Amino acid sequence: MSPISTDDLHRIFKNLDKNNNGLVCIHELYHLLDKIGIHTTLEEIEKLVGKTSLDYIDFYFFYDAMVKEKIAEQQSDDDHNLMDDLFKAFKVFDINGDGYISCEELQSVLLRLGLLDKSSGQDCREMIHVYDKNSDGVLDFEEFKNMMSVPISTSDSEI
Ligand SMILES: [Ca+2]
Ligand SMILES: [Ca+2]
Repeated sequence: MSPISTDDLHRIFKNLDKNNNGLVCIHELYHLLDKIGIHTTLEEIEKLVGKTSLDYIDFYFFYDAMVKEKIAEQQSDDDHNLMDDLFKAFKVFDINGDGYISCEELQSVLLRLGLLDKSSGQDCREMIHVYDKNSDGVLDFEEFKNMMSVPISTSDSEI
């Protein structure tokens, strides 16, 4: 959503203010927000505004705050989902739930997912070693995150 100019906002306000009394009621605001993809409720607007109609200044501050808040919300939602997914994946690997992924855990999950062929003789110790920054032989969440940001079989591909 691109930032909106004061001129635009003034035009929007004029459009909403059908009877030209310099006030816009929250019902009209509600429909406007809905149209531009900000889904909220009348109650929420009323709570935020503290009244049922807004003059231009109210409208300006409300619109500004509302749009900024929604954009921030959407961004943190995205971040949140990504971390959530990673954390879920981590839990899958961390079979005994001690907060670390051991070589045995990694191996058994990869085998189960069909990502590892037992006959290939691939050693999970090596895989862990690549991402095991503090060299304790297991992967913590931070190290796991690094591992997941790179596809598992990248050893011979160019970057
Ligand atoms: Ca574990
Ligand atoms: Ca480690």
